[in-house]
Amino acid sequence: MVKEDLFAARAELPDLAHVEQLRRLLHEHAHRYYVLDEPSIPDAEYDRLFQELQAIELQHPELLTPDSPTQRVGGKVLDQFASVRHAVPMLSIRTETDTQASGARNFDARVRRELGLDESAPVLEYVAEPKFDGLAINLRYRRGVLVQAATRGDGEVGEDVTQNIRTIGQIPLRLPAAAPAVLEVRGEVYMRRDDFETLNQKQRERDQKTFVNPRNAAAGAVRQLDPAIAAQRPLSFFAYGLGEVTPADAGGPEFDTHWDLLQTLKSWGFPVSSLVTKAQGATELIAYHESIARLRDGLGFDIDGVVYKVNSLALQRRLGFVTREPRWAVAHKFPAQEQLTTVLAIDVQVGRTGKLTPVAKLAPVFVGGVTVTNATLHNEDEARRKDVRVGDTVIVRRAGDVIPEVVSVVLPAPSEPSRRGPIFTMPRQCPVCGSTAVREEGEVDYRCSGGLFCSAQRKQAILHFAQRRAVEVEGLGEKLVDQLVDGDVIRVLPDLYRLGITSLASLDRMADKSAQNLVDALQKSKQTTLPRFLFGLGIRHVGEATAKELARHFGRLDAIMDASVEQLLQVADIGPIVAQSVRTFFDQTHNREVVEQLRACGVSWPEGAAAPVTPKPLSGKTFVITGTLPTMSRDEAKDLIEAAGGKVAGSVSKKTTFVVAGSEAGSKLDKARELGVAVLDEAGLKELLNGGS
Ligand code: 9MJ
Repeated sequence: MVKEDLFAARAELPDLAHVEQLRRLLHEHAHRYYVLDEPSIPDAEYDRLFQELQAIELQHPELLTPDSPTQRVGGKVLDQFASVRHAVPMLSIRTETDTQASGARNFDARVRRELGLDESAPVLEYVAEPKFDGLAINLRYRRGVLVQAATRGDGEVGEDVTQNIRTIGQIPLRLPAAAPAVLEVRGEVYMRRDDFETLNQKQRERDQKTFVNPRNAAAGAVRQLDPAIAAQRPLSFFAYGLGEVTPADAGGPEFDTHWDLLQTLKSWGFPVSSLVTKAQGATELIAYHESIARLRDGLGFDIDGVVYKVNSLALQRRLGFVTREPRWAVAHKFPAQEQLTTVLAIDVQVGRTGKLTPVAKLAPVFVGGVTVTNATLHNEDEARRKDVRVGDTVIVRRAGDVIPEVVSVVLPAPSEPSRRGPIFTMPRQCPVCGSTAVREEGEVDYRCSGGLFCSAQRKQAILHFAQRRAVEVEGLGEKLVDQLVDGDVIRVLPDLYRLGITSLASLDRMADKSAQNLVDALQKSKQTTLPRFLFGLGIRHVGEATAKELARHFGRLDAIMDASVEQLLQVADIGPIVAQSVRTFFDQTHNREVVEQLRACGVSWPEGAAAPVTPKPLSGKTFVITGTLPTMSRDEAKDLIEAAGGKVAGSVSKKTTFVVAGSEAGSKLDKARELGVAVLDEAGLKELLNGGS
């Protein structure tokens, strides 16, 4: 059908029905691609239809319409934005700053009180939505065509940003015939985290200013006067409400509930988050707040809380407004993940492998649920790129369990006196042992060359060996190790097992009982397993998974110590860098001595035979997990894949075997489709894990 029509379009006078059909097809496929994430034609086919329409419009400009898919890009560079008075004011919602469950309970109690409901009245129904951290936008459609997009501004008057908003593929330019004659849809324009990272990467490559966070990047793109630049800034959209609505005839859609309204918006082509749900009473609001908080760090975009709305529109009308805030909605925040604080000093810490890390010492600040006093600056290049100096006010970020980091410096106004310290430079000597710090060609890190001569490295090596995931010496913490190493009680790892109660009890703040406990813990740690022991040795690049793989493959420690690089390369998932690192480690006489002395002290583990090579169902397969899976967390999926021998990577490439996609999957899924990588849902993954193929 399409083929014949395309032919007709090349005739002298374009067939209007054909032009219209091209536009309809392009709208439909853009919706499938950008909103549903389910393209049904290859990108090349879409491009072909698009170019065909473009060619016709170029020859016959009189046929151009503002809702043509070709008009997403191509507006003029503006001097300033025109003002737009909102037909219906854009409200802000009251923020509940109490981030505990009581925040939800208080809202429900308030609404019930306002409605005069006593305790015997049934629970109220709400709609619970994520609170997207972007920019509120009003989209105005007249007779189904997008005619204007405006920012919220002060709620009464905003700015006309139509040209820029048109470039957002997820926003429909035209609506089905069922839509009212005048329809205003409200929602949040935001930038996905992966799009934000890619954009900042590009900015860095072009030596241009990077953005502090996705929200700022989105705001900058929406308020960009040159729409061609805006078009290069990848934005997304979620709809969550209405502004002015005038039905085409008396019949237009009448909504009874906020939920129905959202479902209708979805059916008209607007993206509505799949995380939006109905909730009965305060109990379910609290459960929603908690469940979204858990999902927060794994989502593809930033949210800063959730929003609760009374579902019944009749009740919403009864509740009305106080000043400009509706009584029927509230934003229930999560603890902030970013805060401002001051840099008191920049220290350099020495890691187990000698890596020198600049760390900003901060005035204590409560962020991401804990008090933070240190934030990593990663390495010298990063510290200089961000130009963090003593005395600076900085934004610190702590998301989930990730170590806190300095996002950026907030520079004082030029008129304010500046008390900034000097530019950071990495010391050329190890700050702990004074050995030369070396930065190898092509590496970003400086390393202390002191090895185990360096007490900082020795301390870290002991803590690494004693940690729970290695041989586990309960009660051997940082303070104790500091004392043992600084007091020269321990010089090498095996000295740990030579500690007696008397030498321990003589340490600061060490009671006889604690000394006995530690001796017992040391005794207990001697019975270990080969993977734990190997991991505990702290061989560079040998993490827990690699240690397990080595133990499984060789069975005995001596076989590993004597294995050649070629033999090591036979082990599943071990590449040349890891193989060389294992070989180099056991080539050092002092490392072999440490192993022998530990064995002589009684550290032991059951040894086995080399495992016959039995390939696991997913070995050799690489997975990328994206979006929210219906029943398992991404970490659970990752554990299951790895247990079955598969690998999990962070980004999609030609080497990816499968992309496992859940809801809200975004650009990784696009990339998979672009590269022709197979896509699975959770059910498909489970099937594979159960031995299907
Ligand atoms: C955000 N920011 O995600 C509203 N919002 O509803 C959601 N904002 C809102 N709803 C009425 N999910 C006014 C603002």
